[in-house]
Amino acid sequence: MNLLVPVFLLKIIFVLPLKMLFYTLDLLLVRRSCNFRLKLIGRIAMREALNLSYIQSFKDVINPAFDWLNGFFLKNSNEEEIFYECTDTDLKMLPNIKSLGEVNAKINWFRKPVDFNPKTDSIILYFHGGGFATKLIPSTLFFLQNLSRFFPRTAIVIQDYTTTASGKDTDKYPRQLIESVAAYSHLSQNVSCSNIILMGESAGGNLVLALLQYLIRRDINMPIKAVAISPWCNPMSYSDEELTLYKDCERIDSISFSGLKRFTELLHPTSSHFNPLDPLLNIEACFDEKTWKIILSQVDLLVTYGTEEILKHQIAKFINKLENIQCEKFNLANNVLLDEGGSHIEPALIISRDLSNWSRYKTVSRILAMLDRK
Ligand SMILES: *[C@@H]1O[C@H](CO)[C@@H](O)[C@H](O)[C@H]1NC(C)=O
Ligand SMILES: *[C@@H]1O[C@H](CO)[C@@H](O)[C@H](O)[C@H]1NC(C)=O
Ligand SMILES: *[C@@H]1O[C@H](CO)[C@@H](O)[C@H](O)[C@H]1NC(C)=O
Ligand SMILES: CC(=O)N[C@H]1CO[C@H](CO)[C@@H](O)[C@@H]1O
Repeated sequence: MNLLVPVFLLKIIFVLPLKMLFYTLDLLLVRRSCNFRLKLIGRIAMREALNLSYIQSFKDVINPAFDWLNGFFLKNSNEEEIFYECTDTDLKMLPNIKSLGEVNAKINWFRKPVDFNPKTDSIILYFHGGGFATKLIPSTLFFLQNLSRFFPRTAIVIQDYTTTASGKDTDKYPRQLIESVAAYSHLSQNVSCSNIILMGESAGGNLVLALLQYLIRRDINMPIKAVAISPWCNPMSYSDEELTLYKDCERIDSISFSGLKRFTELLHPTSSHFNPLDPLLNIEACFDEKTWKIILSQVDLLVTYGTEEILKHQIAKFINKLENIQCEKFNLANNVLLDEGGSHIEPALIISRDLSNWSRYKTVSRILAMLDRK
């Protein structure tokens, strides 16, 4: 048996509570300037658990645990496997791959109205976060479940992409993007869905933004809307500016730069074809203005992020570049939500027993309103 498994578990049981206590006291007693709220403890737990993990922990412990928990919620949903043969165009479009051959993509039909009509009903294709390395964080299912109460006629499909956790080169980036292309093409072309809405958080937000660019370049039917929740815009590059300016945010956010670094190591293939300066991967740092101009004219986009998240710098810069395109369909009032006091992926973490209370949270209400608008 792999020794790192019991070591990681012991760290979670014994070290994590101490770290949580330490960082909580630090916020309360040392950094009194920060507006302390109970939910900060949840963020500390998430961030420090990630910081205590080993690269192998994703494969051996975290993902099996998430799969097990998600199994309870997903037991009534239909899993579908899609076989997708990479075309020459794919290989040309994605210089990061030389050959992946056939790609199996897995999707989960989380919600599907009995008389679902792909021509008229909307369908959300959801991409989860977790740095490309973890499976769907179980609390995201609450978010999607509550969302579906408001839109009972909307189908919800969750993409269960291969994570980078195995450490195998073929499981690294851009496999996750190609599987997303496969899932999207399947829904758009084979299921004939006309009203597709892309949605994703963190690394999933990166996939949403990458897929939009990919579809434009390949001239495939576009989705009608896209929602990127705290998108991880630049997985391969951080500016010194953000590393110094946002160091303080690390104390109150649910992720840390050192946690992200672990994810970056995992997604980076050793292949010499890999180009970290791909605008499909480093969406802000390698911003492709021409493509985004077309996307904005065709797709209703919403980007949400929080004032207390370490990624706010790169997300704000991305939004700024979108704004500079000056497309009448994109403006700060309609297409961006900066959540005051919000953490990384805040909307997916809100726990509330009462549906109407849940729907009043600013980020949630903006997402609901955006799904509702024509
Ligand atoms: C995470 O762990 C690293 C060492 O592995 C440490 O340098 C860093 O300060 C930790 N980050 C936080 C936010 O505690
Ligand atoms: C769509 O269906 C065709 C014909 O059944 C199949 O060859 C193709 O692989 C499918 N495409 C996707 C993306 O599922
Ligand atoms: C939701 O309920 C909690 C607890 O009753 C309350 O503190 C919070 O302000 C409510 N949130 C909203 C957005 O109404
Ligand atoms: C009505 C409904 O589905 N409510 C769920 C919303 O999400 C919370 C967790 O945030 C669940 O506890 C509720 O069951």
